[in-house]
Amino acid sequence: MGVVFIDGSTVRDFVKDEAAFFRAVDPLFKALDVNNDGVLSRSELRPAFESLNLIESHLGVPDKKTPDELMAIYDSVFEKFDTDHNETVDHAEFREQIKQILLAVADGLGESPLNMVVDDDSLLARAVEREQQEIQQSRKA
Ligand SMILES: [Ca+2]
Ligand SMILES: [Ca+2]
Repeated sequence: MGVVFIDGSTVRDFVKDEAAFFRAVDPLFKALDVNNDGVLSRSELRPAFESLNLIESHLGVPDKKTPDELMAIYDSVFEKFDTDHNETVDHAEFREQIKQILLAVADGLGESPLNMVVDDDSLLARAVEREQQEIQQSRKA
C-alpha cells in the first residue's frame, strides 16, 4: 500500500466498525497462536510487539533500545494485554488492547491528515482500506 493519507478519524472509524475491526484483528490472533490452543502465551505475543514498535517509530518514539529495555517493554506490554493476570492473552483481551492501542494512535495522529508509510498487512492499512471502500460506496450511492 505504501504511502497513505491517514488521520485520527480514519483509525477511530475503523475501531468503531466492529465487524471490520474484528475481521482485521482475529486473523492476527490466529497467526500469533502458533500452538493453536486459543490463547496467546508470552512468547507467542512477542511478534506482535515488534509490529507495535513499528507503530511507535511511526509516531516518532525512538526505536533504539537495549535488549534489557526491550524485554522490560515486552513484559509490561504483556501485563497490559493480560488484564485478568492468568498468564495468557485470550481473544477478548487481545481485541480490547489492540483497540486501545489504535485509539492511542488515533489520538497521536489528531485530525490533520498525515502522509504515512504503512505495511500492506498492517492494521493501519486495513483502516485506510476500509475508509476508501466507504468513500467509494458513498460515491456510488
Ligand atoms: Ca497459544
Ligand atoms: Ca488473560
